[in-house]
Amino acid sequence: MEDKKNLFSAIQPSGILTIGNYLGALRHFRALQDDYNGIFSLADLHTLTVRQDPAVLRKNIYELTALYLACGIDAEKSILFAQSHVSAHTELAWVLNTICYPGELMRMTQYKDKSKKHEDNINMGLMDYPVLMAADILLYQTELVPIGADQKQHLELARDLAIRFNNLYGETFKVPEGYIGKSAARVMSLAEPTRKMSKSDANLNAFISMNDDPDTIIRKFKRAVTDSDNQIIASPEKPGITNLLTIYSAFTNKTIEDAEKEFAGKGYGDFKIAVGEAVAEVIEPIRQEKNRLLANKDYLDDVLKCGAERAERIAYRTLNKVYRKVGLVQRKRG
Ligand code: ATP
Ligand code: LTN
Repeated sequence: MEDKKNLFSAIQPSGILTIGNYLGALRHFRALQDDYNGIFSLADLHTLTVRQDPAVLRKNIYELTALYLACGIDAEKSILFAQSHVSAHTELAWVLNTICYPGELMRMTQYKDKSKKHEDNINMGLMDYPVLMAADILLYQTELVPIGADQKQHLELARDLAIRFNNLYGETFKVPEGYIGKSAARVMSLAEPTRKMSKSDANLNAFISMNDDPDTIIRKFKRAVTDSDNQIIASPEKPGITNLLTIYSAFTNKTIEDAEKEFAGKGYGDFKIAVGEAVAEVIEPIRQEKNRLLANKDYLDDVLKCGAERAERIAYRTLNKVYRKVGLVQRKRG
Protein backbone atom coordinates (compact mmCIF):
# COMPACT_ATOMS: atom_id res chain seq x y z
CA MET A 1 0.00 0.00 0.00
CA GLU A 2 1.00 3.59 -0.45
CA ASP A 3 3.14 5.50 1.97
CA LYS A 4 0.18 6.95 3.83
CA LYS A 5 -1.05 6.45 7.36
CA ASN A 6 -3.34 3.49 8.01
CA LEU A 7 -6.98 3.92 8.86
CA PHE A 8 -9.09 1.04 10.17
CA SER A 9 -12.79 0.70 10.86
CA ALA A 10 -15.34 -2.09 11.02
CA ILE A 11 -19.09 -2.53 11.12
CA GLN A 12 -20.98 -5.56 12.37
CA PRO A 13 -23.21 -7.36 9.86
CA SER A 14 -25.71 -7.80 12.68
CA GLY A 15 -28.68 -6.51 10.68
CA ILE A 16 -29.47 -4.04 7.96
CA LEU A 17 -27.59 -0.81 8.68
CA THR A 18 -29.43 2.30 9.81
CA ILE A 19 -28.89 5.93 8.89
CA GLY A 20 -27.17 6.11 12.32
CA ASN A 21 -24.43 3.77 11.10
CA TYR A 22 -24.30 5.71 7.84
CA LEU A 23 -23.97 9.16 9.41
CA GLY A 24 -21.78 8.08 12.34
CA ALA A 25 -19.39 5.88 10.39
CA LEU A 26 -19.92 4.85 6.79
CA ARG A 27 -20.26 8.28 5.16
CA HIS A 28 -16.84 9.32 6.52
CA PHE A 29 -15.08 6.24 5.14
CA ARG A 30 -15.36 7.25 1.47
CA ALA A 31 -13.78 10.67 1.99
CA LEU A 32 -11.05 9.42 4.33
CA GLN A 33 -9.89 6.65 1.98
CA ASP A 34 -8.25 9.30 -0.26
CA ASP A 35 -5.91 10.55 2.45
CA TYR A 36 -5.24 7.27 4.26
CA ASN A 37 -4.68 3.60 3.47
CA GLY A 38 -8.27 2.60 4.23
CA ILE A 39 -8.74 -0.83 5.80
CA PHE A 40 -12.43 -1.64 6.25
CA SER A 41 -13.74 -4.79 7.82
CA LEU A 42 -16.99 -6.62 8.40
CA ALA A 43 -16.88 -7.46 12.11
CA ASP A 44 -18.62 -10.79 11.54
CA LEU A 45 -17.07 -12.49 14.59
CA HIS A 46 -18.31 -9.66 16.79
CA THR A 47 -21.91 -10.36 15.74
CA LEU A 48 -21.71 -13.83 17.34
CA THR A 49 -21.73 -12.20 20.78
CA VAL A 50 -25.50 -11.88 20.30
CA ARG A 51 -27.44 -14.92 19.07
CA GLN A 52 -27.74 -14.81 15.25
CA ASP A 53 -29.79 -16.89 12.86
CA PRO A 54 -27.03 -18.45 10.66
CA ALA A 55 -28.95 -18.02 7.39
CA VAL A 56 -29.74 -14.39 8.18
CA LEU A 57 -26.16 -13.67 9.22
CA ARG A 58 -24.84 -15.08 5.93
CA LYS A 59 -27.25 -12.83 4.03
CA ASN A 60 -26.30 -9.79 6.12
CA ILE A 61 -22.60 -10.33 5.36
CA TYR A 62 -23.28 -9.99 1.63
CA GLU A 63 -25.64 -7.06 2.28
CA LEU A 64 -22.93 -5.19 4.16
CA THR A 65 -20.24 -5.99 1.59
CA ALA A 66 -22.47 -4.58 -1.16
CA LEU A 67 -23.39 -1.58 0.97
CA TYR A 68 -19.76 -0.69 1.66
CA LEU A 69 -19.15 -0.67 -2.10
CA ALA A 70 -22.37 1.23 -2.85
CA CYS A 71 -21.32 3.89 -0.33
CA GLY A 72 -18.14 4.47 -2.28
CA ILE A 73 -15.52 2.21 -0.72
CA ASP A 74 -13.09 1.57 -3.56
CA ALA A 75 -12.01 -2.07 -3.21
CA GLU A 76 -8.82 -1.45 -5.17
CA LYS A 77 -7.67 1.64 -3.38
CA SER A 78 -8.79 0.41 0.05
CA ILE A 79 -8.89 -3.04 1.62
CA LEU A 80 -12.35 -4.50 2.25
CA PHE A 81 -12.51 -7.86 4.02
CA ALA A 82 -14.30 -10.06 6.54
CA GLN A 83 -12.73 -10.31 10.00
CA SER A 84 -13.23 -14.10 10.14
CA HIS A 85 -11.17 -14.53 6.95
CA VAL A 86 -8.01 -13.29 8.67
CA SER A 87 -7.36 -15.50 11.69
CA ALA A 88 -4.70 -13.14 13.06
CA HIS A 89 -7.59 -11.16 14.61
CA THR A 90 -8.58 -13.89 17.05
CA GLU A 91 -4.94 -14.83 17.62
CA LEU A 92 -3.96 -11.33 18.67
CA ALA A 93 -7.13 -11.05 20.76
CA TRP A 94 -5.89 -14.04 22.80
CA VAL A 95 -2.57 -12.37 23.56
CA LEU A 96 -4.28 -9.07 24.43
CA ASN A 97 -6.62 -10.99 26.76
CA THR A 98 -3.59 -11.85 28.85
CA ILE A 99 -2.89 -8.17 29.56
CA CYS A 100 -6.51 -7.03 30.01
CA TYR A 101 -8.38 -7.18 33.31
CA PRO A 102 -12.00 -8.30 33.81
CA GLY A 103 -12.78 -5.07 35.64
CA GLU A 104 -11.88 -3.05 32.55
CA LEU A 105 -14.39 -5.01 30.49
CA MET A 106 -17.18 -5.23 33.05
CA ARG A 107 -17.46 -1.45 33.29
CA MET A 108 -17.97 -0.95 29.55
CA THR A 109 -21.29 0.79 28.82
CA GLN A 110 -22.04 -1.39 25.79
CA TYR A 111 -21.43 -4.57 27.83
CA LYS A 112 -23.80 -3.35 30.53
CA ASP A 113 -26.47 -2.32 27.98
CA LYS A 114 -26.26 -5.54 25.99
CA SER A 115 -26.25 -7.69 29.14
CA LYS A 116 -29.51 -6.07 30.13
CA LYS A 117 -30.96 -6.51 26.65
CA HIS A 118 -29.87 -10.16 26.34
CA GLU A 119 -30.25 -11.39 29.90
CA ASP A 120 -30.60 -14.98 28.72
CA ASN A 121 -27.23 -14.93 26.93
CA ILE A 122 -24.58 -12.99 28.83
CA ASN A 123 -21.66 -14.85 27.29
CA MET A 124 -17.87 -14.45 27.54
CA GLY A 125 -17.74 -13.07 23.99
CA LEU A 126 -20.03 -10.19 24.92
CA MET A 127 -17.62 -9.21 27.67
CA ASP A 128 -14.50 -9.80 25.57
CA TYR A 129 -15.88 -7.86 22.57
CA PRO A 130 -13.63 -4.79 23.14
CA VAL A 131 -10.47 -6.94 23.22
CA LEU A 132 -11.25 -8.40 19.79
CA MET A 133 -11.94 -4.86 18.62
CA ALA A 134 -8.55 -3.76 19.98
CA ALA A 135 -6.91 -6.62 18.08
CA ASP A 136 -8.70 -5.52 14.86
CA ILE A 137 -7.25 -2.05 15.20
CA LEU A 138 -3.75 -2.81 16.49
CA LEU A 139 -2.93 -5.49 13.90
CA TYR A 140 -2.82 -2.83 11.19
CA GLN A 141 -0.59 -0.30 13.01
CA THR A 142 -3.62 1.95 12.68
CA GLU A 143 -3.33 5.69 13.23
CA LEU A 144 -6.97 6.70 12.76
CA VAL A 145 -10.23 4.93 13.65
CA PRO A 146 -13.46 6.56 12.40
CA ILE A 147 -16.31 5.55 14.75
CA GLY A 148 -19.60 6.80 16.13
CA ALA A 149 -19.58 8.36 19.60
CA ASP A 150 -20.81 5.12 21.23
CA GLN A 151 -17.51 3.35 20.44
CA LYS A 152 -15.26 5.91 22.15
CA GLN A 153 -14.87 3.83 25.32
CA HIS A 154 -13.79 0.79 23.29
CA LEU A 155 -11.21 2.82 21.41
CA GLU A 156 -9.84 4.09 24.72
CA LEU A 157 -9.28 0.47 25.78
CA ALA A 158 -7.47 -0.30 22.50
CA ARG A 159 -5.15 2.63 23.23
CA ASP A 160 -4.59 1.46 26.83
CA LEU A 161 -3.76 -2.09 25.71
CA ALA A 162 -1.34 -0.81 23.05
CA ILE A 163 0.48 1.32 25.61
CA ARG A 164 0.48 -1.48 28.18
CA PHE A 165 1.92 -4.00 25.71
CA ASN A 166 4.54 -1.52 24.50
CA ASN A 167 5.61 -0.86 28.10
CA LEU A 168 5.85 -4.56 28.91
CA TYR A 169 7.55 -5.82 25.76
CA GLY A 170 8.98 -2.80 23.93
CA GLU A 171 7.62 -0.67 21.09
CA THR A 172 5.26 -2.89 19.06
CA PHE A 173 1.96 -1.13 18.37
CA LYS A 174 1.05 2.34 17.10
CA VAL A 175 -1.33 4.00 19.55
CA PRO A 176 -4.46 4.83 17.47
CA GLU A 177 -6.51 8.03 17.51
CA GLY A 178 -10.30 8.06 17.19
CA TYR A 179 -12.09 10.10 14.54
CA ILE A 180 -15.56 11.06 15.63
CA GLY A 181 -17.43 13.24 13.12
CA LYS A 182 -18.41 16.74 14.22
CA SER A 183 -22.08 16.24 13.41
CA ALA A 184 -24.49 13.32 13.77
CA ALA A 185 -22.00 11.16 15.70
CA ARG A 186 -24.95 9.88 17.75
CA VAL A 187 -28.21 9.63 15.86
CA MET A 188 -31.12 8.94 18.19
CA SER A 189 -34.09 6.58 17.94
CA LEU A 190 -37.18 8.00 16.19
CA ALA A 191 -39.41 6.36 18.81
CA GLU A 192 -37.39 7.18 21.95
CA PRO A 193 -35.13 10.11 21.09
CA THR A 194 -33.12 9.80 24.30
CA ARG A 195 -31.76 6.40 23.15
CA LYS A 196 -29.38 5.81 20.27
CA MET A 197 -30.77 4.56 16.97
CA SER A 198 -29.85 0.89 16.72
CA LYS A 199 -30.24 -1.63 13.90
CA SER A 200 -31.21 -4.33 16.38
CA ASP A 201 -34.17 -2.36 17.82
CA ALA A 202 -37.31 -4.52 17.94
CA ASN A 203 -39.45 -1.51 16.99
CA LEU A 204 -39.03 -1.07 13.22
CA ASN A 205 -40.35 2.49 13.42
CA ALA A 206 -37.46 3.48 15.71
CA PHE A 207 -34.91 3.49 12.90
CA ILE A 208 -34.51 4.22 9.21
CA SER A 209 -32.79 1.31 7.55
CA MET A 210 -30.57 1.70 4.52
CA ASN A 211 -33.01 -0.73 2.87
CA ASP A 212 -36.10 1.44 3.38
CA ASP A 213 -37.69 2.81 0.20
CA PRO A 214 -38.65 6.51 -0.03
CA ASP A 215 -42.31 5.93 0.96
CA THR A 216 -41.29 3.95 4.05
CA ILE A 217 -38.73 6.60 5.00
CA ILE A 218 -41.29 9.40 4.79
CA ARG A 219 -43.91 7.37 6.65
CA LYS A 220 -41.46 6.63 9.48
CA PHE A 221 -40.46 10.30 9.82
CA LYS A 222 -44.13 11.32 9.93
CA ARG A 223 -44.53 8.99 12.94
CA ALA A 224 -41.33 10.15 14.67
CA VAL A 225 -41.85 11.14 18.30
CA THR A 226 -41.53 14.91 18.73
CA ASP A 227 -42.11 17.34 21.54
CA SER A 228 -45.31 19.01 22.58
CA ASP A 229 -44.81 22.64 21.47
CA ASN A 230 -44.56 23.57 17.81
CA GLN A 231 -41.14 25.20 17.51
CA ILE A 232 -38.52 23.81 15.18
CA ILE A 233 -35.42 24.61 17.20
CA ALA A 234 -32.66 22.44 18.64
CA SER A 235 -32.45 22.33 22.44
CA PRO A 236 -31.76 19.75 25.16
CA GLU A 237 -35.43 19.96 26.21
CA LYS A 238 -36.50 18.94 22.71
CA PRO A 239 -34.62 15.70 21.93
CA GLY A 240 -37.04 14.59 19.19
CA ILE A 241 -36.88 17.79 17.12
CA THR A 242 -33.15 18.16 17.80
CA ASN A 243 -32.57 14.67 16.41
CA LEU A 244 -34.61 15.45 13.27
CA LEU A 245 -32.73 18.73 12.77
CA THR A 246 -29.43 16.87 13.16
CA ILE A 247 -30.46 14.28 10.57
CA TYR A 248 -31.76 16.96 8.18
CA SER A 249 -28.61 19.05 8.44
CA ALA A 250 -26.33 16.02 7.97
CA PHE A 251 -28.17 14.86 4.85
CA THR A 252 -28.44 18.33 3.28
CA ASN A 253 -25.03 19.69 4.40
CA LYS A 254 -26.79 22.68 5.94
CA THR A 255 -26.01 23.95 9.43
CA ILE A 256 -28.56 23.41 12.20
CA GLU A 257 -28.98 27.22 12.39
CA ASP A 258 -29.81 27.44 8.68
CA ALA A 259 -32.26 24.56 9.01
CA GLU A 260 -33.95 26.31 11.98
CA LYS A 261 -34.29 29.47 9.87
CA GLU A 262 -35.66 27.54 6.91
CA PHE A 263 -38.46 26.04 9.00
CA ALA A 264 -39.21 29.03 11.26
CA GLY A 265 -42.97 29.43 11.51
CA LYS A 266 -43.66 26.10 9.76
CA GLY A 267 -45.44 23.15 11.38
CA TYR A 268 -43.99 19.81 12.47
CA GLY A 269 -45.88 18.02 9.67
CA ASP A 270 -44.16 19.92 6.84
CA PHE A 271 -40.81 19.66 8.58
CA LYS A 272 -41.04 15.87 8.99
CA ILE A 273 -41.85 15.40 5.32
CA ALA A 274 -38.89 17.60 4.35
CA VAL A 275 -36.58 15.51 6.54
CA GLY A 276 -37.90 12.30 4.98
CA GLU A 277 -37.41 13.64 1.46
CA ALA A 278 -33.86 14.82 2.20
CA VAL A 279 -32.93 11.41 3.61
CA ALA A 280 -34.59 9.47 0.77
CA GLU A 281 -32.77 11.54 -1.84
CA VAL A 282 -29.40 10.36 -0.52
CA ILE A 283 -30.34 6.84 0.51
CA GLU A 284 -32.31 5.71 -2.53
CA PRO A 285 -29.44 5.71 -5.08
CA ILE A 286 -27.26 3.87 -2.54
CA ARG A 287 -29.98 1.27 -1.97
CA GLN A 288 -30.38 0.69 -5.70
CA GLU A 289 -26.65 0.36 -6.30
CA LYS A 290 -26.39 -1.99 -3.31
CA ASN A 291 -29.15 -4.21 -4.74
CA ARG A 292 -27.45 -4.23 -8.13
CA LEU A 293 -24.19 -5.41 -6.57
CA LEU A 294 -26.00 -7.95 -4.41
CA ALA A 295 -27.19 -9.77 -7.52
CA ASN A 296 -23.58 -10.78 -8.24
CA LYS A 297 -22.40 -12.91 -5.31
CA ASP A 298 -19.33 -14.13 -7.21
CA TYR A 299 -18.11 -10.57 -7.52
CA LEU A 300 -18.66 -9.93 -3.81
CA ASP A 301 -16.84 -13.17 -2.91
CA ASP A 302 -13.98 -12.05 -5.08
CA VAL A 303 -13.78 -8.64 -3.42
CA LEU A 304 -13.66 -10.30 0.01
CA LYS A 305 -11.06 -12.82 -1.15
CA CYS A 306 -8.69 -10.15 -2.51
CA GLY A 307 -9.30 -8.01 0.58
CA ALA A 308 -8.44 -10.87 2.95
CA GLU A 309 -5.23 -11.65 1.07
CA ARG A 310 -4.07 -8.05 1.30
CA ALA A 311 -5.16 -7.65 4.93
CA GLU A 312 -3.44 -10.87 5.93
CA ARG A 313 -0.04 -9.67 4.77
CA ILE A 314 -0.16 -6.66 7.07
CA ALA A 315 -1.82 -8.49 9.96
CA TYR A 316 0.64 -11.37 10.14
CA ARG A 317 3.60 -9.03 10.12
CA THR A 318 2.29 -7.52 13.37
CA LEU A 319 1.22 -10.85 14.87
CA ASN A 320 4.64 -12.43 14.24
CA LYS A 321 6.28 -9.49 15.92
CA VAL A 322 3.96 -9.88 18.93
CA TYR A 323 4.64 -13.63 19.21
CA ARG A 324 8.37 -12.95 19.05
CA LYS A 325 8.22 -10.21 21.68
CA VAL A 326 6.34 -12.34 24.21
CA GLY A 327 8.83 -15.19 23.78
CA LEU A 328 7.10 -17.70 21.52
CA VAL A 329 9.37 -19.69 19.21
CA GLN A 330 8.76 -19.20 15.52
CA ARG A 331 7.56 -22.29 13.65
CA LYS A 332 10.16 -23.62 11.18
CA ARG A 333 8.78 -24.33 7.73
CA GLY A 334 10.00 -26.45 4.83
P1 ATP B 1 -26.11 -3.18 17.18
O1 ATP B 1 -27.40 -2.44 17.27
O2 ATP B 1 -26.19 -4.51 16.49
O3 ATP B 1 -25.35 -3.21 18.46
P2 ATP B 1 -25.05 -0.83 16.01
O4 ATP B 1 -26.19 -0.30 15.22
O5 ATP B 1 -24.66 -0.15 17.24
O6 ATP B 1 -25.20 -2.37 16.22
P3 ATP B 1 -22.36 -1.30 14.92
O7 ATP B 1 -22.12 -2.25 13.83
O8 ATP B 1 -21.98 -1.76 16.26
O9 ATP B 1 -23.86 -0.81 14.94
O10 ATP B 1 -21.65 0.08 14.58
C1 ATP B 1 -21.11 0.45 13.35
C2 ATP B 1 -20.68 1.89 13.41
O11 ATP B 1 -21.84 2.74 13.44
C3 ATP B 1 -19.85 2.26 14.64
O12 ATP B 1 -18.82 3.15 14.28
C4 ATP B 1 -20.84 2.95 15.53
O13 ATP B 1 -20.23 3.85 16.41
C5 ATP B 1 -21.73 3.66 14.53
N1 ATP B 1 -23.08 3.87 15.05
C6 ATP B 1 -23.94 2.94 15.51
N2 ATP B 1 -25.11 3.49 15.90
C7 ATP B 1 -24.98 4.84 15.68
C8 ATP B 1 -25.84 5.95 15.89
N3 ATP B 1 -27.07 5.80 16.37
N4 ATP B 1 -25.38 7.19 15.56
C9 ATP B 1 -24.14 7.35 15.05
N5 ATP B 1 -23.27 6.34 14.84
C10 ATP B 1 -23.68 5.09 15.14
N1 LTN C 1 -17.53 -2.48 17.78
C1 LTN C 1 -17.70 -1.72 16.59
C2 LTN C 1 -17.44 -2.50 15.34
C3 LTN C 1 -16.00 -2.74 15.29
C4 LTN C 1 -14.98 -1.76 15.09
C5 LTN C 1 -13.76 -2.49 15.14
C6 LTN C 1 -14.99 -0.38 14.86
C7 LTN C 1 -15.39 -3.95 15.46
N2 LTN C 1 -14.06 -3.80 15.35
C8 LTN C 1 -12.54 -1.83 14.97
C9 LTN C 1 -13.75 0.26 14.70
C10 LTN C 1 -12.56 -0.46 14.77
C11 LTN C 1 -19.06 -1.14 16.56
O1 LTN C 1 -19.21 -0.30 15.81
N3 LTN C 1 -19.95 -1.55 17.35
